[in-house]
Amino acid sequence: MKNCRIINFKKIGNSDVGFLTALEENREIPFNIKRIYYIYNIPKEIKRGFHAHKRLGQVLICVNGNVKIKADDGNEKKIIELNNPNKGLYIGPGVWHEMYDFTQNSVLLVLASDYYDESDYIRDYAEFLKYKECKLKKDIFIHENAIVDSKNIGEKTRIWGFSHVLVGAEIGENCNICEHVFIENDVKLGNNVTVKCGVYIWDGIFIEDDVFIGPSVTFINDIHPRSKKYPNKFERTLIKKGSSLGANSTIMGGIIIGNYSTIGAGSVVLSDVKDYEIVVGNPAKPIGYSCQCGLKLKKEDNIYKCKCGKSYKMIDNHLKPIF
Ligand code: T46
Repeated sequence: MKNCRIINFKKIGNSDVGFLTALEENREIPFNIKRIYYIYNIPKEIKRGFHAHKRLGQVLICVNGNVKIKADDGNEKKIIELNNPNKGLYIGPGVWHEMYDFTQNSVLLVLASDYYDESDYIRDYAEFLKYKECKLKKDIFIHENAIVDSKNIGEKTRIWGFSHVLVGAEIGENCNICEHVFIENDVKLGNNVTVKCGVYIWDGIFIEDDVFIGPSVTFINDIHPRSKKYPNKFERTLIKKGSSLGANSTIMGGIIIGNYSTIGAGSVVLSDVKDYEIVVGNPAKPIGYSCQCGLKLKKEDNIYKCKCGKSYKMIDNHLKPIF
């Protein structure tokens, strides 16, 4: 079952001198440990749990005695018996779990990836099934180490670890949000957008379909920044369909990056970029035009041609496709 598995820990020692098991975060335990709690003195007939977590990861270890855990991911159910302190059960987000048959003197130790937060619990089974169905139907992948507060995530979108999407953000279908990406509230991403690692998308940044945002691209949304002073409104920046922002480029707030334009790696873009234009440098200057396929266009007579077969013509100082 995805997000629910046994972890066998190393036992140091022998039956003559006894045993020791050591657990370290991000080694035996697959996350940073922020909280430890333990459950004990449980009467035999008592069942506990009956909930799933939205984001929390936990490892359960029965350090004394026995306990049974029923795990259910909305699709598959399984029963696991914890009866040995060198065995842990990892339960990640989206797994309904129930604990029962606690033996006398059993102690269930739990290592958790986050502080206690009641809003992370789903305590109603019907609500849990609805939550899972919604995720499955949309075929969304959210890595167990991502924090996704927004409910507006399109089908087939993938959000990788250590990324955080705030509640107001809207993300379209089939996007790929790589590791270490932060997406603020007043942000909209279209369909098929790629956001590479280390990008922060602040309030006021709007990104249309098929845009590629390279690693460490920097967006600006406040053009007169001062600590603790906030503008009435953040700059609105529009990144239009099919454009590509090269690695480490910086995009000034309040500008428009045209359809299918290409921003060279490391460029500092201070003003609007026209459709299909290629700009490079600091401050970024035009050096030619790119095709919808991404290749640089060659000018022959008055026609801009691409190796891929597409052609374009300049009409009123704007490049237009003629295919
Ligand atoms: C889980 C299973 C394995 C806190 O105040 N702080 C905490 O860190 C925890 C874990 C609980 N609480 C409070 C919340 C409730 O008022 O303690 C009370 C009992 O919690 P709950 O009914 O959720 O206990 P269990 O044994 O059903 O579930 C616990 C954990 O809450 C849960 O996250 O996965 O153990």
